[in-house]
Order: sequence, then C-alpha cells, then structure tokens
Amino acid sequence: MKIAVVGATGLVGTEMLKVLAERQFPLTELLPVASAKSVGQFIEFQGKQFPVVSMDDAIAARPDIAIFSAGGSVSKEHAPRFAAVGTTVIDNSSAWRMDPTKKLVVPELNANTLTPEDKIIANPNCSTIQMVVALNDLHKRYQARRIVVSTYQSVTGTGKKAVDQLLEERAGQTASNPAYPHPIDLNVLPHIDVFEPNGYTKEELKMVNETKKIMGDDSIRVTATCVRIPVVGGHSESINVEFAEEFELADVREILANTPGVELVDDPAANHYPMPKDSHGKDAVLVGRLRRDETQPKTLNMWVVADNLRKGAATNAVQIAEYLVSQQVPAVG
Ligand code: 2RA
Repeated sequence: MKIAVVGATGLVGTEMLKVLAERQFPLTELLPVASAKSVGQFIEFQGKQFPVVSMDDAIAARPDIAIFSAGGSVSKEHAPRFAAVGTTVIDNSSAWRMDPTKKLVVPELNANTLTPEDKIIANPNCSTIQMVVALNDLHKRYQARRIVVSTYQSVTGTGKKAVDQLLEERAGQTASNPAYPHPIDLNVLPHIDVFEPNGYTKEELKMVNETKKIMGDDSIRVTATCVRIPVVGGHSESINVEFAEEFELADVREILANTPGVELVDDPAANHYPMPKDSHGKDAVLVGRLRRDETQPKTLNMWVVADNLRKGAATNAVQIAEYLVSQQVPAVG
C-alpha cells in the first residue's frame, strides 16, 4: 500500500503517522504531504526518513490511499484530484461529511456500507465519533429518541496554536498568537467553531446532523452545547439519552461492556470514572457515570471521554484504511 498523509506535520497528521506505525499498517511507501514551507524536510516513520512532498507530487505518485487532515478548503480542492487518479481518500475535514454522495464512516458502526466506488470517504467530527460509538449498541437495543449532549473539549481539537495559547497563558504570559477570542486558561468558552443564525455553533450542528447520518436514523432528536475547556488532550461529554424502550441499568452495563470500541470505567465508589487524562494515547471510548435520569422514564445519563486526536480523528481514519485493506481496496498500481 502506497499511502499519502496530507497535513502530515499538523497535530492530527502527526498522530496519524503514530497510529499507522503502532498498528503496523501494511505500508510500502509513505508520502507525507505538507505546505510549501515543509516540502523537502524529512519525517521519520518506523526508523526511516521520508521526504515531505508537495500535493502535486503526491497526486502524480498515485497512492492507493490518501488520508487528509489539512482543513476543509484543502480537501475540497485536492481530494477530488486524488480520487481522479484512482486514490481512495479518507478525509478528516468537514468538507464532505454531509454530502449525500459521500459516506460518513465510524468503522464499528458502518464500514460495511463502503464499496470500491467510494473514492472520498468522510471521517466524522471528533465529538460525534465518541458519542455514536458509546450509543450505537444501546440504540440498537432500546432505540434512542432524544439526545441532549454537553461537551467539554480539549484545546488539541483546535490545533497547535490553541495548545500554545493555553501553555503561554499558564506560564503567566499573554498569548503571542491566540487561537481564541478570550483567554482559555482558567476559563471555559461556550463557543466551538462559528455561530450560525439559529444561535448554535457549527460544532453543535455537526453533532446533530452527523449523528443522524452515521446512525442512519433521521428520527433521533439531538441537541448539543459544545464547550472548550483548558485541557490538553481528551474530549469529555455529558450525554442524556431518552430511549423508546425501558432498560435495566445492569443490562446497559452489560451492553456497553461488550460494545466494540468502548471501555467501561464505572466504579464511582472507587473514584473510577472516565477522565481526559486517562484517555491519552488510547483508542477506546471510555464510558462511565451510568445512572438513570430520575426526572423522566427510559432516560439514561452517561459520561463519555475519548482521546480526540486518536479515536476522534487519527485512529478512526486509520481503521477505515484498515477496513479498505481487508476488503482489498483496488491498488492504483
Ligand atoms: C474541535 N471538533 O474540537 C473540533 C476538532 N475536529 O474543535
């Protein structure tokens, strides 16, 4: 497999290379793609040095798979160019997610819908991925009707500039190149991505719309509040889900213990519950604080944490690539 990683020097791109190496992805050639100022530099991968190449050179090399994490406008412009030479693109931006001709894939839920004709595959938003992984098997058993989610999202979801802002502020300095319109250290921002005319942010609407598309069920009502917190690595979510069917907490626990991609961390008496610190470097979605919503029937409260750069981005994309390999994605040759 000849693989291009577009945006190879960014936070997610770096994590993608790490995940590809860790999972011993069957890769014969790596084409790291980055902006003009990085072209010619070398990236180490599995003990070998690979030169950073330009977009045009990567397309000319006709990789089998290109994993993109370089922002929506780069994906819009260049993903179709890779697809035109036969490459299958896995795109981590929001550019194609809601395009009805493109699949939005979380492998545990819907990789089996992919066909060789899918040349641009969308990787969902990080906060959506961890929610649907946690809810999918419960939804199959009890039918989710309404989801109320509030997120507590790490600054790594914004990128390196935001991590630098937090660390500079924490060191008592004024951020030299702030990512946010307010300080983030010792603060909380109820503002992720841009505001839409209905008062929601784009991040909140991603959670609403992507959840329905991935779960293949437009009848699920979702409402979200997305919040940035001063944490480096790991998104957390408080999820309140109302089901059509009644449940027993013991059964919910059992279902979650057996849900692919989920790790149950739920022993409050021993102070065991999911925390962003414990999600670092993990691929699993951590689920805990399971309890009934006592204000209405058939409703569950849960707390869900995942490493947003791993399952929320890089790991999910690499899992899609692994699925393509398992299905013998046609080599471009
Ligand atoms: C964030 N959802 O955390 C974004 C990253 N994709 O801002």
